[in-house]
Amino acid sequence: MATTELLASLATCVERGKVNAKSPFPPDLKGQDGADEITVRVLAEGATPQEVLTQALMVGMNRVGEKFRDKNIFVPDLLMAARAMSASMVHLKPFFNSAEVRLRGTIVLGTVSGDLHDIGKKLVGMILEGAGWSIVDLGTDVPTQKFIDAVKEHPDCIVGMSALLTTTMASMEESVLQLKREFPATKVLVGGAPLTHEFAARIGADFYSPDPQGAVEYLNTISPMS
Ligand code: B1M
Repeated sequence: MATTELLASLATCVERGKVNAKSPFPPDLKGQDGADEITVRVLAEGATPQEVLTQALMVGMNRVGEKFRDKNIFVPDLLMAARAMSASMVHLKPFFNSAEVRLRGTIVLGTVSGDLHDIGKKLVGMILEGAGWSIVDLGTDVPTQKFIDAVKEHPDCIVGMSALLTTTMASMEESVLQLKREFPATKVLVGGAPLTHEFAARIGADFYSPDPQGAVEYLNTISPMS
């Protein structure tokens, strides 16, 4: 199979959540190679890690994000896609610290103080990773100071905050306020079920997205992959 066909198959593996040859999911691809084997093959055929990232993984993950936003697939499908992407990334990770793979930048991600919900935030992180970003996940119940320390450590990062409780929207407001006071140029993206565009604008966040794909599209405007 030619390199371009292998890259296309790899994109399909991510889109369909096909991890490796042993994986029984999805049933119609049973017995076929998955993201794991195809990544090894395409690298051996001479594709660069950058091509694997941009022409296969990001393509597949973008389709996944769109399908999820359009409610054509659901959380379990998203998790399988993320597993397929991770199986491929294992083979790319050795190149990440070299000049061979250019990522778009770093996203510092966290669920705000007092809030323990992390399923949505993790999904956002997985899709953004699939879109070519490096993710620093601070976890849940993240105090403002931890966001600030992370920005000191990653000065060019974009900060993503998640809140699932109406009560912790107040923590988000406080964190955005303090972060913007200290780092006015740092972009802050917020999301989570109880939020609205109006709330995000009022607290001084740069962008609100109700879903991961919206976050990807906003970040594409900040850092297009050339
Ligand atoms: Co909680 N909980 N919970 N809970 N919980 C909700 C959120 C709630 C709506 C349930 C309800 O009453 N119907 C309600 C909140 C009400 C409100 O404030 N409006 C609620 C409550 C009240 C509570 C407790 C207070 C209950 C109690 O103890 N009395 C408590 C609070 C604990 C705390 O945080 N301090 C609590 C606890 C928990 C568990 C720990 C048991 C568990 C969380 C486990 C975990 O995350 N590891 C839990 C769960 C699972 C839920 C529900 C059932 C599901 C949340 C979820 O994971 N959804 C939830 C009810 C519901 O949503 N049906 C509920 C799936 C996930 C994929 O969606 O998180 O919305 P979501 O993320 C989406 C988008 O919002 C967006 O993209 C994601 C993917 O599409 N998004 C972003 C999210 N973050 C983003 C960031 C972005 C961009 C997009 O950019 C940075």
